[in-house]
Amino acid sequence: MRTSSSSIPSVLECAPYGCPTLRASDAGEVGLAYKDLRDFIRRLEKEGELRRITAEVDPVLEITEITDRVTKAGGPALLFEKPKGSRVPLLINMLGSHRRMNLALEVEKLDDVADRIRSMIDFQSPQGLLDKIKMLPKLAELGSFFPRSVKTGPCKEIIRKEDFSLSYFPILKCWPQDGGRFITWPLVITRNPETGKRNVGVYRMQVFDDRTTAMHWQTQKHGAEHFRRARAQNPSGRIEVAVAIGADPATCLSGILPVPPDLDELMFAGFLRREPVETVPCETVDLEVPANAEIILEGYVQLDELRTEGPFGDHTGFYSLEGEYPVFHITCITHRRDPIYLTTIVGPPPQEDFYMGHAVERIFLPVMRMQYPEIMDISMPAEGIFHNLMIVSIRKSYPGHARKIMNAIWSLGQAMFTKVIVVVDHDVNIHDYREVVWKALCAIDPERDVQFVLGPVDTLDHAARIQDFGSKMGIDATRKWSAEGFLRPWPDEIRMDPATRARVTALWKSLGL
Ligand SMILES: Cc1cc2nc3c(=O)[nH]c(=O)nc-3n(C[C@H](O)[C@H](O)[C@H](O)COP(=O)(O)O)c2cc1C
Ligand SMILES: [Mn+2]
Repeated sequence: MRTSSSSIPSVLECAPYGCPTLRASDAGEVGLAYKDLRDFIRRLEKEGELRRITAEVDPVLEITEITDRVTKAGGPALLFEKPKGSRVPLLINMLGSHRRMNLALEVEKLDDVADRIRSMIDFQSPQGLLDKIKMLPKLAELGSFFPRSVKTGPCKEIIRKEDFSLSYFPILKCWPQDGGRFITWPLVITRNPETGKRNVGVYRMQVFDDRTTAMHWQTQKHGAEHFRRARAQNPSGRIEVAVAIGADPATCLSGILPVPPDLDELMFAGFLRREPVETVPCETVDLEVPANAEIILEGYVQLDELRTEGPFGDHTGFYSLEGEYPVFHITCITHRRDPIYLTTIVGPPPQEDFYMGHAVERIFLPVMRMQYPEIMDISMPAEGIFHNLMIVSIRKSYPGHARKIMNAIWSLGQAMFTKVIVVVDHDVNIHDYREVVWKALCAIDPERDVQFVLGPVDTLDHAARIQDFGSKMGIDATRKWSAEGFLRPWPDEIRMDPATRARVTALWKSLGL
């Protein structure tokens, strides 16, 4: 591979918390989705968003240390051309900035994706012929998202049914106390044994040996549900599993998106990239995988087998401790002639997963607002690791409205994990955390305005009383109404009158300040 001269963009050019937007000319042309991972790598390189590393670096800890520093400094994606002990190059930090996320989704800003979702949802019952005609392009667009099955593809360039081993790939040991090496960005594909519907989820896989890994299906995730349903049908049977590693960026991202059960993530990927995902049948299992993938692992999970997994340095910035998880047995590996191994690390925030979570927040806001139009905006600070803190602004219309919204969020897919929800009025800028802290704390009488509930919590929450079950807290930081029993007057926020402001502005130069 050739060496690039592009340099790491300075920290100031792409500060991790800023939301730079691309110039329109930077966004990909509509209808020209990235064909595969290497197509996106080429684009990143062209944009100065990729750095090739030719020095030999160890996938055991060293790549993490380098990536952690680069991500925190707002640096580029990294292509390690010579990971120690493997001939396969490794790509990391692919989506680790707002700009790269926009490039990946070929938009100027994430709200553009949200707008597309909104226009799909807005699709109301047509009033007349003209309305129906206007719907046709939308329907055609919808139809174009469905995955398209093809006979073969690049992921089949090499088919290994006998001589295969995971040791061929530069799989990371991320942090010092990790229980081993972990595949961190696998697209794990299973079929719901009852409905036959496909699921794709990113669930880390600890390498046990050359042909066996753990399958970290957290309790409430769709992969775990497929496992449970299969086990209910036949406790000593198997569930077939296929794993794709490295594909076009929208497909890679789709595996982490909290889409409803039985909604195919690959369909959603087709929507994001505006072109269907092509799939090919596996060699040894009855599943289809993205044809453009770099690497495919085929195999099964034995339904009556669990094995100790972990510890693993996790999203929270702490280690997830050991636990009992299903085991994935590999029956075949297929890959490109020159595969690229895609991975990511998680750990003390912010990491690449912050940008993924931020994309989830922006992309799914319109979906939340469809059911709950009173929600104006939501925000999840990096330090809240997504599940720990959600700030929500609402247009409050009736007594108890803030509490209704808390309960709504706790019942929405993976938002159920939200440990602390802070609800504020619509006029609070929830992306300015100083304003939130100031106004929310002024608005509460803690005993009155804090609500606790019990329910499912994130498996990774190490403070919960029991794994997967614990309490959550909602803070009603809206203005309190007399209809809510608040009988004192609520004061106005202090603001200087415009006339005085204008006079002082006119005087300003003469004040010597
Ligand atoms: C880097 C990364 C690693 C992840 N690892 C796991 C994991 O090991 N287990 C898990 O249940 N979820 C994991 N997740 C979160 C899931 O991918 C996410 O919840 C996804 O929506 C699950 O898909 P599902 O809704 O189809 O179950 C990870 C997410 C990221 C970004
Ligand atoms: Mn799913």
